[in-house]
Amino acid sequence: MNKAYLGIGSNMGNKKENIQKSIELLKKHADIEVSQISSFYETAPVGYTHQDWFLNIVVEIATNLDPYALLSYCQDIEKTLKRKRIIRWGPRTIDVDILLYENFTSTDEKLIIPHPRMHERAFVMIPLYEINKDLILNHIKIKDIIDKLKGEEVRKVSHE
Ligand code: PH2
Ligand code: MG
Ligand code: MG
Repeated sequence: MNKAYLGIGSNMGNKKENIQKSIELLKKHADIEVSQISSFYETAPVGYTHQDWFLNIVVEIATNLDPYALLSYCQDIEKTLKRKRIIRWGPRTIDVDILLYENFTSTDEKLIIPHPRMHERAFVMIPLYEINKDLILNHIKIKDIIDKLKGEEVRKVSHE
């Protein structure tokens, strides 16, 4: 089994329910075990800012799927939860991104791993740190990366 981290976000409809449904769909797959789920965080939109706040979490999974099969299943989840791609970085019912997959790296434009913007985004790094305090990214300890991030708004709302 390979350990991977997924970043999940929603800012349309019932955000919490959308995220919970995406977790259920991950758990349903025979080749995915959800091993950890971060708290839920309310986060100010980054990038395109004329949109509602997001709810974000990070989950740790163990999987037999290879990175491309995992990507394809994440996209199936987005389709099931009726995501429509209208504006880049715009509002979405659900976004399921592969952040890390073991020590695998890829620069294929369809699947960039590690996720290319994760290090800059408090809405990813803070929930990721909550479930793995020992990560080192680009030779930098995750805690040190977080300490250098600007005061992007990220508020913990609950456990599960
Ligand atoms: N996702 C984006 C763009 N901006 N901002 C927040 N707070 N949370 C997100 O998940 C998010 C975002 C593109 O995927
Ligand atoms: Mg995405
Ligand atoms: Mg994303």
